[in-house]
Amino acid sequence: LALESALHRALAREELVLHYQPLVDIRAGRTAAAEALLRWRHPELGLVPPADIIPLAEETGLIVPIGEWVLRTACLQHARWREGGHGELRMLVNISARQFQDKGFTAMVARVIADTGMPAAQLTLELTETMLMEGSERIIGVLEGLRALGVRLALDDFGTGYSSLAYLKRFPIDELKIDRLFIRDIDRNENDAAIAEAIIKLAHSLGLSVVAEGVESAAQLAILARNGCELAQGFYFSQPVEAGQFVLPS
Ligand code: G
Ligand code: G
Ligand code: MN
Ligand code: NA
Repeated sequence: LALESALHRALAREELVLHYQPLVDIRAGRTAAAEALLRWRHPELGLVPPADIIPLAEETGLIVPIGEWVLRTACLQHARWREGGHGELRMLVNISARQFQDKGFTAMVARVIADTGMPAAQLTLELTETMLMEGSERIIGVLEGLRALGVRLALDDFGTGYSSLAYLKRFPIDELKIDRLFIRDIDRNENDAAIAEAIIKLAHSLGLSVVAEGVESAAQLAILARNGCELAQGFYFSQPVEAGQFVLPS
């Protein structure tokens, strides 16, 4: 409960911060996008990771105002990048289940885009399989409403949820992010390499672009390049960093 009220105050006290991790266009060898990742600078606990924030924020409903703050802050950061001549960068923002279920979600996204002048095509919302699992017409309607705003939709952590291939076909999504669990051993385990290759092929056959998460080595990157994976993200390139440390493409 103490943490809950502290989190409530964190928003007002400007203790929440976003870090940004680059997504690199493998073929061009160039940063093409950034994923915004939430951190909480707690006055006593230090930098609190999202694993300790998001579940609490979801339970209490605080995720709704926090999620709006995340989206707005990421879009304002993108405005600075545009001013600096880096409007070509895309911004990826994680969306939680509770946020997605909120009736006002699409309207909120539309409002933030309008307020910040964010080019909708440069904004990608990251959703997870479990959020879509219900598979209802209502969910498809929400996805289509978001797409009508011009934003792109990505399926995050692919492979860790139900991974029903039927979802991929039914949902109007643009991009697949392969979870880092499936990338970790691709350079030393033939089965893992085969699975990654199959996911990439499947995604492409459905017209989706692919991001490999958790890329930590040149060997992993080489395999992904060979399989035509478009984007890579991971410690091999950069940890998530403050906006000021983010290396813009030259
Ligand atoms: O940055 P880190 O690896 O600790 O993030 C762990 C997870 O927390 C991410 O995979 C992501 O799903 C989630 N996360 C990070 N930032 C946000 C955010 O702003 N909103 C939501 N809903 N989830 C986030
Ligand atoms: O669930 P989501 O994919 O949004 O989470 C991204 C998280 O993954 C970030 O919090 C980041 O800290 C973590 N991450 C990013 N790159 C790597 C990596 O190369 N290796 C590992 N182990 N974690 C990573
Ligand atoms: Mn993510
Ligand atoms: Na992920």
